[in-house]
Amino acid sequence: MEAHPDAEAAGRLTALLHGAAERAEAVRQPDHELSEDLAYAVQRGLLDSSLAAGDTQAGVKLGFTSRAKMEQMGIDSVIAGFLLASSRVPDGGELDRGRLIHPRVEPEIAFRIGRDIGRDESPDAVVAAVDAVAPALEVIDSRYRDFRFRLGDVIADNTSAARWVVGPWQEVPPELDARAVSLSFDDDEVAAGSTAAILGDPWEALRQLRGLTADHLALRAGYVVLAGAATEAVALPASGRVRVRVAGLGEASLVVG
Ligand code: OOG
Repeated sequence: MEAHPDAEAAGRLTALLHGAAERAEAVRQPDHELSEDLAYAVQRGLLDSSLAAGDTQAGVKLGFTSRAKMEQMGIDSVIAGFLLASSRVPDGGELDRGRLIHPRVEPEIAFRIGRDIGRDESPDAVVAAVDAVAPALEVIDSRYRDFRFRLGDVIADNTSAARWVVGPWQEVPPELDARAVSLSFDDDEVAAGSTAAILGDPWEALRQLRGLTADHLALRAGYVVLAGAATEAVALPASGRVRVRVAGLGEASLVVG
């Protein structure tokens, strides 16, 4: 039987994006806009190639949960991608910038999921399953030239996910919706905002994940969920320490090597 033309197109784009990330070389956007279903199928293909190479999925990340990001990139729907164990940088650890194309960094909030969550469970059940929260950094790196993409392109490219850092886990606080967030390079603040920038409240980002149905976005015990940026993304510096501070939650950092 011949492969469905969509499946063939998805396979080609998966291979193209996988190669771009491996070689740290940007590629052109696809000529035609992809449907969301096809885009999540391409993303799933990328995950499957990493799993086949021995990696493991460590969680899920959200994108475009903040107005600053929506405006920066001209997209206004919430999207999600997967986090790989191999792309985690330990808190305070070194990130090899040479393996990335045009990286940017975002200050975020991370949730830790305490149990497997079934597809039919409510957004409230997901919120109740969180057993810890932490400040986090996400380094994004579009595999497309000039960081330019449409909605389907960026979903296919695993929502530009590249590296991530989680600070010390904290007990779940009674509220998370109005905490000051600061991003600094060495000792200079380069972006400042509030957790309110994440859909009004980072818990809302977790709730909206229920609306995304790709199988690999289902939550499992121990998964980390990154709620999305609290500010615009800032180009990663050539060297030095990058730090996020979230009021009352502490900090997380990485060193660009
Ligand atoms: C897509 C990733 C967006 C966020 O937090 O909004 C994202 C991009 O801007 O390249 O992770």
